[in-house]
Amino acid sequence: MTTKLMGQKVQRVEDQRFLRGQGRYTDDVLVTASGAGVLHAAVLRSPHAHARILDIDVEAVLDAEGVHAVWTYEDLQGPMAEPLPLLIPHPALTHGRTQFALARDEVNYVGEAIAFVVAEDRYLAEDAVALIRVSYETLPAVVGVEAARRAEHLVHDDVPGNVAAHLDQRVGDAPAAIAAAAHRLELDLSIERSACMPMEGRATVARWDPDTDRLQLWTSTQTSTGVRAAVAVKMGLDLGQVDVITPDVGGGFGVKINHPWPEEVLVPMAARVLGQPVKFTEDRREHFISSAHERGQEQHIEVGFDDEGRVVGLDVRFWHDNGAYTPYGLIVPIITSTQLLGPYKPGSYRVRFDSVYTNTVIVTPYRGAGRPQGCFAMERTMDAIADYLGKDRTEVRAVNFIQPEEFPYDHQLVFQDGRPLVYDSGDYPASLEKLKRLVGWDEFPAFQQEMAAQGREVGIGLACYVEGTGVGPYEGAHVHIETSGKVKVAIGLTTQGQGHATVFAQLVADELGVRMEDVEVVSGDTRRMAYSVGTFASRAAVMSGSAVHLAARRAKEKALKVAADALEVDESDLQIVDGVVSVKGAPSSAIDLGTVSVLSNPLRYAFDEASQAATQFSVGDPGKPPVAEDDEPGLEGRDFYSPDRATFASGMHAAIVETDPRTAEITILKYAVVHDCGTIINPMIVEGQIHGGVAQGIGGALYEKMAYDESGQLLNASFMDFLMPYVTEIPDGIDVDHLETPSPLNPLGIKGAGEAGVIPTAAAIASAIEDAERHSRPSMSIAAMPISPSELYTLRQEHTA
Ligand code: MCN
Repeated sequence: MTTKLMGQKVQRVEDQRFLRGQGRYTDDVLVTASGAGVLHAAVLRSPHAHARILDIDVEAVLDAEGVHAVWTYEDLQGPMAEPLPLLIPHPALTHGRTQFALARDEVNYVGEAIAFVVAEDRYLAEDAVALIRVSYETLPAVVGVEAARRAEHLVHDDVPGNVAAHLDQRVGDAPAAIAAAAHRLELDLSIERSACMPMEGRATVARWDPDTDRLQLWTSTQTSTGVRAAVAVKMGLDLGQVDVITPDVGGGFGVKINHPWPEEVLVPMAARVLGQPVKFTEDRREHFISSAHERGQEQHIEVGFDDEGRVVGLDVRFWHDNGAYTPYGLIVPIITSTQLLGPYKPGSYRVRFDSVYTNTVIVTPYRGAGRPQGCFAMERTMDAIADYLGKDRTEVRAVNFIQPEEFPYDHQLVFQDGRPLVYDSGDYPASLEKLKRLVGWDEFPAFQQEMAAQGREVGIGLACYVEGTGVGPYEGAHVHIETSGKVKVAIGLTTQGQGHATVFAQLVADELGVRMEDVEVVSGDTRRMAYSVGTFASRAAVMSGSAVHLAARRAKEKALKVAADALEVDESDLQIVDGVVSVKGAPSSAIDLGTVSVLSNPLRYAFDEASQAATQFSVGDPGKPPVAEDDEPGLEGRDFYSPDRATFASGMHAAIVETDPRTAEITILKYAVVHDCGTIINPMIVEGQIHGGVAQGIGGALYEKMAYDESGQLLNASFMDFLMPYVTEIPDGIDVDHLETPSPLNPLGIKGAGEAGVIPTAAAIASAIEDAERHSRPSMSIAAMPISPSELYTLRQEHTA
């Protein structure tokens, strides 16, 4: 087989296992038939959003059935008693705060961990938690951006105004440009808090080996190396004493980037102290109240533009709700502040944000990570301009596009990775033309009229975005050709459902010339690849993909050297097809890769010239190294990839919606996506990623919101009350078309795809709802997400004369 697999819709190799129920998740690790041997942890969590802890009485727990340990902050020592790490510091984060693994003297959100109990089973652990008595002095809770800004009460006494950070970036003089512009508009937009909601929640299992002084930790994470470093620091261990293994992960979507969670350090500590394996698996309520949320932002936009709709100045001010602590620094608002520019080039730009504390659970980047908010700001602005000028919404976007010949395009801003915000490639006008065709933009007005004649309200909307993907600093890969000819690939980052085992096998099969079924990919196991950053920012395809490609090339170069020696030909005369190295034009002169692997081992096998196969095992010829002088033995390749800067994927979405004139029910009739992630490894997987992202985006547009009351209680902390789209709410056909503008920054021309689907969805749907409603209520605009039927109904009342 010589067909290249890159670009092919190859079936996902992992799916058979998952569909047969053979997935192995963290909670499945160390499970014995009797359930014996593993202890279980449960956590006492704060019932108050803000309170001083006056006293914790664990007396009743000490004698409780099956209890092995109960710990509060008082029991933590050394680094364990220090706050958890602040993962991404930033000079603007003047008042960064992180929580303790167990609250010391104050709790700042409902769900914050206060005490940790280990017992024979989870039931006994939960029963014991219920016996702990805590005296609190409740304090006023700060809930929502408005309350944080009013600063009548402070989340942290030593953080004035509740402001964790203020950041200001500017290019040119936006206020002056706006003042001098032919036209000006102002918008106020608000985005609710939401959350990732993977099917598998957080889970951690640890085993301490006292004989070797080593810790084995299985955890459901997006970064096994990050957890390893954090746990080693907290437990005072060398990195080499900690192995972190990531079994199958049932979704992450960002929430599993945070490291370590309190439970991720408490569980290994318990395993070491108690001398028995310990496990913690959160339940859904715990996931709601004590993992992480995102999205919550209030935004104010001022824009100046000319008669064509060309933006001459854009001034954005927003407030980001970072919850009670800032373990992930400013990453979300920084992404909003740079990525809201999308495919456009405003003449001048100013963006200012405050990241504010509230008495709510922490924020970690949720798929899209600040971009859906930025896209909502920019695309609502584009719609407002079009509306004001009475122009088609696609025309206004087109006059603002960066043109293909302007790449690389330097925005003269600083990107989230601290490097200049420079777009590498793209073709936005071509994307827009594709999208218009795909959704039937030009034909829509006739359809709208036809529907109006039947008393039905339909609308069309669109939104464009750009996504910086594949940020550094590096990822690595190790490719090992076994003596059987099978290829084992190890990547450092973890996988949560993105199909990495398939795509990286495709790349290796192509580069090495082996069958894909002979390639096995292992991810997120620090025993196999100890250096890695993790899975986030849509970086695996760019980063690990490039590393895998380079490592496979190294293994191939070595294989050709060894085979050339064995076959007594020049390397340049050789080819590898289906795992066999042969002389070009003389296929009978060949040797399989398994044998090449044998020959590259100093413990030589006897090699039978006639059958071209390894026979007897023996110690090799001491006078002759198994491979070339300058090479190491073994048929392996290892390489790391580190990019100069991020590569910018882009795309455009269009939605056609129907709004019920009586009930305000919103139905998506059609959804179209044009997407450019550079060279595509596997279009089926990319389309799956986009479909999943759009589904999540529909949730953000219409349903998902964390409903806190004024005292900081989360009112909808279960799937009974938190609305997510089911398959019934997702339109049957999400039409996807690709445009491939390869990235010049990496060897395969790849850009990321994993978050794209979610970024412009709310903006596109808001645009479509507005269009559907506009004919009967011209002054109505959608300025908040999500928008539910009841909110639409209320808006209608406000805009009905
Ligand atoms: N791909 C491709 N060709 C390209 C780009 C990507 O074939 N040009 C493939 C990749 O090889 C990979 C998939 O598409 O199999 C996504 O690639 P990439 O954009 O590199 O994203 P990552 O693999 O780094 O995944 C992270 C991204 C993020 S940040 C979140 S959040 C997210 C997401 O992916 N969480 C997910 N998709 C998810 N999908 C599932 N099922 N579960 C999650 O938790």
